Amino acid sequence: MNETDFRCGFVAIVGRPNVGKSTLMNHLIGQKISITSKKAQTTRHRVTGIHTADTAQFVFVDTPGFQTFHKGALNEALNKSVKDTLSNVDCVLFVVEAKRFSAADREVMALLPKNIPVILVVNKVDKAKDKVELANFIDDVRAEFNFADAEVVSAKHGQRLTELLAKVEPLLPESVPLYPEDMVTDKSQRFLAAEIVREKLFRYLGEELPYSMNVEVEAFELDGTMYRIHVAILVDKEGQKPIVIGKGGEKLKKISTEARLDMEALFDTKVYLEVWVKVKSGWADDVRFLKEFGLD
Ligand code: GDP
Ligand code: K
Ligand code: MG
Repeated sequence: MNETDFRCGFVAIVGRPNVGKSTLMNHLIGQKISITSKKAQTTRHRVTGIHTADTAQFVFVDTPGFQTFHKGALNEALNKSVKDTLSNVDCVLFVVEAKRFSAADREVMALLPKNIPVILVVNKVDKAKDKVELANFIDDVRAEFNFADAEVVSAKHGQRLTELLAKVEPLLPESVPLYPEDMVTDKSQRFLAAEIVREKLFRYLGEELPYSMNVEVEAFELDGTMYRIHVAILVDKEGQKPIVIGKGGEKLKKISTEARLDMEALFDTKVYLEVWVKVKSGWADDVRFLKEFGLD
């Protein structure tokens, strides 16, 4: 094959929470995340997923801010970082849910770049039975923004993803692959484990989320073919623990069960996950500090 026949470029996946961005990404890169120590030459982006096909390599990038995006959370700094990332990719996938278009979608739409091709991805079509209604929905959304193209998919069922990639490919520049063919992410599994817990916290705590909370992977061990992962959720004050734990431990249980299932799918192996909530160490010192200065 001639070198110039190959294309490689950066693709951002954006959309309001719950439209299916993570599901889409996982299906696009395949379920199994294999980590390699080889580093690519480029540091232009934070890469979350890579898919290498016969004639193209698709490099999916993070849009910092979108993981933590929930209604009202997009402040100016976040807006700027999202816009900076989006202005540096070759193509943007704007994901919406079939027949659902709300103010939150329009908030994301407002951040879309004018000079970079944006493909409208209508996800969850498995839930949209009426094809005429679906076609009308797509026409309505397309009337609001200048999309380069549109595709309907079901990320969950892996439907029409090949068709979607076929529309992305011509938008990527001619280039040799920037990453090794078998590489699907440049993030460590440890980092991904923390990201998954963080995402669940945002999903289930929303506005209640304690300010300046941290997630720390305290242990990440291979035990036979199983992973043993210990994650600590660090809060500032004892009084914030119940927010995360919930009545009868309900919230924490939901967060850790869902996080474990995501990890098992992502790492393609059984995961034993322990999640607990801790008050940040050093806090006692801070309190002492405040007391000493009469500030408490
Ligand atoms: P994100 O917040 O945009 O990353 O959304 P997720 O990928 O976490 O998906 C949110 C929810 O939508 C999950 O419960 C998914 O299983 C579900 N979902 C994603 N794609 C599809 C789809 O194609 N069809 C259906 N029915 N559900 C989907
Ligand atoms: K989410
Ligand atoms: Mg997600």
